[in-house]
Amino acid sequence: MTAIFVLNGPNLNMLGKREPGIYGPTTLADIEAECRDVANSLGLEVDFRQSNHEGVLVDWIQEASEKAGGVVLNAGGYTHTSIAIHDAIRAIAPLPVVEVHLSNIHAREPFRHVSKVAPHAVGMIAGFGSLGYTLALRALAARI
Ligand code: DHK
Repeated sequence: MTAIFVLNGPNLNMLGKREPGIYGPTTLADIEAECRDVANSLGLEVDFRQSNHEGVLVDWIQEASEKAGGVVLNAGGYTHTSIAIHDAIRAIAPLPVVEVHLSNIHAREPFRHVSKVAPHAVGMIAGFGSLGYTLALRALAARI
């Protein structure tokens, strides 16, 4: 069965408590459960992870190139700053990466309008809360 790595960056472990007006009441465990349900219906396997550390995310992106058919990536705040994550996504090409954000980053502060992930992602889904993760899984399933 094809595995999809669903990788979450810093502060996403705080979902449910963190700024619920922006990120909603859903916890990361809820999102993981939704992803597992949808992946199951698509015949995909999900490897769902979260780290607050940039280098760990880079290691997991590299690992995906050995073990996964695609990546769903919410790099949290590193989205806007990390050349290392940008380079890791380039390095695993052509493995498809779908960028996800719970919030609409383009309707927020200007520093969130820039994504270092986007130039090498196959697409971005932002602003639909946890639904974005399962939409990303469907997009990958259609592509793989
Ligand atoms: C999550 C974060 O942690 C922020 O740093 C991003 C993103 C937006 C989200 O909407 O999922 O700017």
